[in-house]
Amino acid sequence: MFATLSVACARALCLTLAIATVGVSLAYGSDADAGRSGEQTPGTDQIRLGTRQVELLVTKAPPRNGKYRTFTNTGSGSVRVSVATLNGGALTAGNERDGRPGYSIRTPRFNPSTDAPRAAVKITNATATDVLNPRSADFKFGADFVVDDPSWRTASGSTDNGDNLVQRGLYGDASQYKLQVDRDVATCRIKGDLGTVEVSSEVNIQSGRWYRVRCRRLSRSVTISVTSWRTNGTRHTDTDTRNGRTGDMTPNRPSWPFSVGGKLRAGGKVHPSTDQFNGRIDNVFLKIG
Ligand SMILES: [Ca+2]
Ligand SMILES: [Ca+2]
Repeated sequence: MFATLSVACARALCLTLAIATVGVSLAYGSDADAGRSGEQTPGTDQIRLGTRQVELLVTKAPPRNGKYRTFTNTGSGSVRVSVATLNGGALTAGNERDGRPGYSIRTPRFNPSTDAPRAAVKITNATATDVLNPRSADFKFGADFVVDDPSWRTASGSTDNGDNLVQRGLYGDASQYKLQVDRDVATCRIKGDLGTVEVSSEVNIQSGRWYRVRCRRLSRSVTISVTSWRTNGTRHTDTDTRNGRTGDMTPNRPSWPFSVGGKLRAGGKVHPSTDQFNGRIDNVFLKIG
């Protein structure tokens, strides 16, 4: 997988986010279209930004205290990766899918109380260039995950009624891209200056089982694909698409973090209404262009 990524990165401007201790990796067959031109083509509504990637392959154990403080980005994007916490929350090491060697990110267990421990990965731009902004270009993002049971509760007084996997921006913001696994349903939500498109997978997500999910935004559609593995090792992918334009994804502030495992505020702090993902996460990626 690393070899494949290296080839892809050599052909295109690839954003390698190597999170120093946890690597999140972007893998999939997505590499096939990694060789796009990096030229800018002014005058079209599809601005070519060149291919950029952020990928966190979680390959190493936490360095100390069993808690991750950062992860190694293996993509070509210049970003900073850290861990944002609230109420003593932590990201620890989980097992990889099917007991393979390697690690995943273990997020806090379900806890609906107001002072529950929360934690999420925070990825922000390392330079003045907003490498997390797809503008009007095609882009995709996703992760592998296992969700716990329970992971949400809608009863009054519960502060956890969902499981946000990866996102940038909040629901009411000018721009948002989000992948959530709320109540056994995986959903991609894309909001840009031309509109909002939300598409859910028909797959009934089961707790305790690994899935690979990705969202793909094209100029006139958004697609969600969910891959699961059969016991014999073969995999099956279900795809659902909804048509609609979403447009330019520029946020109101370039400082908006890309988060993994829950909602962050614009300034990078954990949002009190976190929608904490409860489970394990691996191979997180964002690929633009
Ligand atoms: Ca891993
Ligand atoms: Ca949750």
